[in-house]
Amino acid sequence: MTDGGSWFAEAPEAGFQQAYEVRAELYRGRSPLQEIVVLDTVPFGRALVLDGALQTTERDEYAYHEMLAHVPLFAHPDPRRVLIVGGGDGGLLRRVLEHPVELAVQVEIDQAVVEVSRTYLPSVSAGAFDDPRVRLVIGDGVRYLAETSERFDVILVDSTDPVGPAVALFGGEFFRSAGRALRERGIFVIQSGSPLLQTAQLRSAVDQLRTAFPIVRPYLGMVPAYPGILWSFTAASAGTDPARADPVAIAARMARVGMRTRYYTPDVHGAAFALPAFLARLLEDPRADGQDAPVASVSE
Ligand code: AG3
Repeated sequence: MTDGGSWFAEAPEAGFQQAYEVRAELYRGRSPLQEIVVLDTVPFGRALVLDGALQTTERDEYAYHEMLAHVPLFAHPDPRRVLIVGGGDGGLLRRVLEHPVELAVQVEIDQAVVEVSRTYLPSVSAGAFDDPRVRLVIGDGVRYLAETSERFDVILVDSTDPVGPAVALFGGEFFRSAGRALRERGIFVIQSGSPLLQTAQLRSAVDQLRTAFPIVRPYLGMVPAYPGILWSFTAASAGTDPARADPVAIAARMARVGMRTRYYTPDVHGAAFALPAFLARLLEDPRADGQDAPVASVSE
């Protein structure tokens, strides 16, 4: 710890905190929907914080965004039309556009998040919003999916924690609308929170996804700036098993488009679906009580 340094940590209700030394606060404002803050932190560079929860940082954003985009996009044989719900910082959009897609529709509820991110965290979207394949819609993703007649090969949900307005993005009704908006062989993925600290939410999201999709596959990645570092995503589909992607074929597709990643690899793809025993039990067995988890979850 340095003398006189100022520190950022998320709300203590969780009973678990990670703290980051802050060099400076670069922006603080309130949109009609939420409080938006940009901090310059020592370990992660610039960080976007919405209503007190850290969303993304310059240094580690690639781990989260690559895992949310590349796993479903490489699991799909030929993704052309992609929908992103949320993701206002543009880091996910940028990874989607690294694939030879024809169209990426992004529905973000808060225009201010897009603007603040483009101004203060330009390296995260790296120009993605200017790509002619992008259609940015400022609006409610739940409503968009309930009403749209468009169909997509991959639908990605890059949301905040399942509290407040984001709760609807983790419910069965939303998941069923997403299922309807997928083309044949389509894949749906959500960020599903900390598998250690938000187990009740993860369990409920997986249960709700199972009401809407026959195949539901949670997978893991490492996102150092998020509470607990280990993070979960859950992929779902009507027929394509997202875990069963051939590493040789993925490597060939990556080479064809000259993709250079920093986290995702063809081997990481398969490995991410391997769950530790306590977690697999928790998600498969309705009687599991989570007592064998390595940390007491704060979400129940
Ligand atoms: N979306 C997931 C953020 C969840 C982090 N939760 C927390 N810090 N309590 C991030 C958006 C990145 N595009």
